[in-house]
Amino acid sequence: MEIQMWREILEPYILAVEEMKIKFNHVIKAYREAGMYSPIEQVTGRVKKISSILEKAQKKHIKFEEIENRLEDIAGIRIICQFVEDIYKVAELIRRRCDMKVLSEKDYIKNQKESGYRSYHMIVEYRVETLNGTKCIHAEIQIRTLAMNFWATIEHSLQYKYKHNMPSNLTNRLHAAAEAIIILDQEMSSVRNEIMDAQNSFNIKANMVADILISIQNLYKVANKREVVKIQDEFFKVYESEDLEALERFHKELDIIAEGYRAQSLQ
Ligand code: 0O2
Repeated sequence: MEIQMWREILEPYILAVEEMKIKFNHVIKAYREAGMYSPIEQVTGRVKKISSILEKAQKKHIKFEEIENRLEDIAGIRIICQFVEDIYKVAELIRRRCDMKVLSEKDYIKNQKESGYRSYHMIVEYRVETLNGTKCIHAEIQIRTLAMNFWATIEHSLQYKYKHNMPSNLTNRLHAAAEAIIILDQEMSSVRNEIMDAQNSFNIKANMVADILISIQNLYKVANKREVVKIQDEFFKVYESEDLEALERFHKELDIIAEGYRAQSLQ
């Protein structure tokens, strides 16, 4: 097969990987800009090397002309999450998108592979526009935690080194490490709720502070300056106390004061 021919075959896959990386990175950005926790931590992508495509086709007895239809991971996207719960959130997010159609899913988290491998796989159909027109390609999306990724990366390198002859002591150690990864992910999941709580109170506080500052700014236009300075000093005291309930009370009281001035101005 000529190199030029491969270039033509792989071009839509290269385009798909680039586009999908941009889209998932945009998801991260959108969550963070909205002040929310992003279930996606990182995104990477790759197009399978020609040598790996040929090797896998040979292993699976796939004829050359069937490669594009039957090899579903020529384009590969890897989504890394912090917590196991995020993986299922991301999978749902992908199911709801209308720019990619989910063809199949494999849950190697609930059904861990014999090797110890854990990850969530989705095969999607994705449309790209090329100079030769629209092309529908298949892409594999692997979703896993940082810990699962650490294990899979190490195991993949060892598999590559030893092919099918991995020494049994190494296999045993990898199994033990896979168990440790499960425990690590579980431990981290228990911290997740605390992170979410912290982020929620952070958002509530940030929105409330913004509201209060706007109210104080508006009061300067209608109220006695000395009185507003007093309110402002009171706000700084409450703010520094880091007491969310006190801040909520202050917010409500300020609303009543502002309402009073509004009613006065209408008389
Ligand atoms: P590479 O080099 O990462 O691209 P199937 O016929 O569906 O059973 P297939 O197509 O191999 O076989 O699907 P499967 O089992 O879902 O695996 C797809 C990819 O998942 C693999 O691609 C690996 O990337 C990853 N994977 C699966 N099992 C393991 C494992 O035991 N260890 C590690 N480290 N990764 C695994 P490739 O083409 O095998 O490899």
